[in-house]
This record gives sequence, structure tokens and C-alpha cells, in this order.
Amino acid sequence: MKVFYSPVHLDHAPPEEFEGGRMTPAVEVPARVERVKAEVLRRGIGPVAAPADFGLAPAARVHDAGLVTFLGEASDLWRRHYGEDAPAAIPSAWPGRGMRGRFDGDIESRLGTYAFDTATPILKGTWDATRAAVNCALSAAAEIKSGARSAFALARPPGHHAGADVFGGYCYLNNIAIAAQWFVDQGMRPAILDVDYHHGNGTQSIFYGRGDVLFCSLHGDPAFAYPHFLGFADETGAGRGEGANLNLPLPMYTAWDRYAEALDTALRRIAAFGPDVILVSLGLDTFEADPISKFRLAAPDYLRLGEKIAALGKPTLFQFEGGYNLDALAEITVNVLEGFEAG
Ligand code: 6XA
Ligand code: ZN
Repeated sequence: MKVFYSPVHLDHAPPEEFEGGRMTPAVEVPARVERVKAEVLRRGIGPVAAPADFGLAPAARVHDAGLVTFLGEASDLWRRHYGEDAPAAIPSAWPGRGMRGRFDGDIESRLGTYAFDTATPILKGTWDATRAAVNCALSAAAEIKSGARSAFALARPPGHHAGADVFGGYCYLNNIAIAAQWFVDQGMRPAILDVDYHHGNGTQSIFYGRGDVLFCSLHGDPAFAYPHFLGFADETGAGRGEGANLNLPLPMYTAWDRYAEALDTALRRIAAFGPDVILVSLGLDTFEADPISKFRLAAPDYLRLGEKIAALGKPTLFQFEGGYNLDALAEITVNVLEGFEAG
């Protein structure tokens, strides 16, 4: 399968994030994608290609114009305010309940209005990397539209936590939601399967009121897992979207057997939806030795995951999301792709 990759992500290299009351070393780092790229080539998954430039119009189909404009200028505004050598932009104040957000205020008020956590720093290279990731997603989508059975958007920053007008969870723009909307705009019917350890709150929110895009997610129960506020089983969609959102929150230490049952439930729902394209938010942080997660999938399980997705028999776009064990990440990512190709 064709793999879309751009080296522009290398300039988005957050050194640290604010977590647990202290600055901790960042886990969403450039080495993630670089290692997977090397493994993709080593195991002959497919050619690695540069993305085409789709501009910002496809992103504007799912994101608020104010968020897109803000992300484009945030780094400059931050350094104008705090000095040229200021470290990454991280908010220190949010509009709490009863305080109104300021989309048009100073850099701190706009940052606190659009960001929902302290884990998603904006650096000089963040915006270009974000746009390159969106272009990888859209290039993979175009590849599928022109007849390919699958494609892999090997890009970072990830996207599934970014909502229409909020960013967070290492995500700025929602790559997979933008690609899904692009498919809708081509007259297609997409279903999204999110297998990242974390609930894809951004993707869910973007399509929550719509019945033309199915969203199914398996993830650590938000009762104990990030993003804490969304991802519960009773979130089933609203209005025309009622029934087009399926959350399968799973307990701590979930291993393959339990995971596979939930996956089968999601796959049955997807088949019943009758999609003509599947988009997979491929997070690998379900791995047993992931540094920030609490599931127990083992390396060979990822081959089975790929095979099960392939059994749907639909064109499939894989979108890289989380996964932070640098020693295993490349192997398990490519296991999914290899399992799919064999399936
Ligand atoms: C922030 C944790 C962000 C989780 C990011 C992730 N402390 N999402 O992997 O899928
Ligand atoms: Zn994740």
C-alpha cells in the first residue's frame, strides 16, 4: 500500500509537556514517525510518497475558521508577547464555567479559549507540520478514491482529539475527520474505526449530529483514561446522528481476547452501516508496554487486528495516531498493515 509521508513533521518536536503537576519529557516526538517509516521500507509495505498540497479548504469543512487562523498565527503572537526565545506556547488560563471565551482577545485568552489541555504545545514548526499531516491524510484519501484498496497516512501531529474549534491531546487539526469529510464531498459514505487507546473525542464531536459518517471507537474507559470527559458508552449520537456513534470503553489491562470481542462488535456495526470506505484512526498505544496507557495487547495481536479490518472487504485508509513505545512502535504498526494485506 502507498504510504504518505512528509519530513516537515521533524520541525514539530515538543521537548516537554505539562502533566502530573510537572514538566515531563514529551512522548509525541519525531522519532515515532521516522522509525515507522524505516520499518515500512524494511518490510516492503509499499512506496513512500510525498503528499500533494490540498490547501486549507478541506480543513475548513470540519474546523471553525477561527481555530484555523489562530493555529496559523499562534507561534508568532506568542513570541511577540513573551520574546523571540520563548519556549512553546502552552496556555495558563481557561475560560471556566460562567466566563466567556475570547476568540478575539490577547494571545493568552485565545490560547485558553481554543486549547483544552496543557499537553499540546505550539512551536515554530507546529503549523507547517499540522498542514503536512492533513495533506498526507488527504493524499491517502485521493489514492483510495482513485481505486487503491488501502493507503497509509504516516504523519504527525495526530488528529483525533481535535474538535471543530478546540485542539488538545497532541492534536491540532483532525486529519481523519478532514479526510472523512473529503470522502463525503466526493459522494462517498465513510465509516471511522478508532482503535487508539484514547477516545477520539474530536472526531466524535465533529460528526456527532450527523448520520452520514459512522464513528466507532474502542478505548480506555474515560472513567480512568484521557480525555476524561467524553467516550462513555451512552454517547450514541444526536439528532440525525442518533445511532451513528458507538463507544466501546474498556477496562484497565484489557488484553486481546476482550479487545477482540469489542472489535467484532464495532466491525459488525460498521458492516451494517454499509460504508464504501473505512478510515482507521490507527493508534498503537494499546500496546502492553506503552508508557502512557494501560492495555495489554502484544505484538502479534496487531497482525490479527489488521486481518479483522481486512475482513470487512472495503477500501481502507490508515491514519497514524498515538503510540509511544519507541522500541516496539514500528514493529506493531507494520504488523497491522501486514495483517491487513494478508487478510
Ligand atoms: C495527555 C495525554 C494525551 C493522549 C494523547 C494520545 N496527557 N491520544 O495518545 O490518542
Ligand atoms: Zn492515544
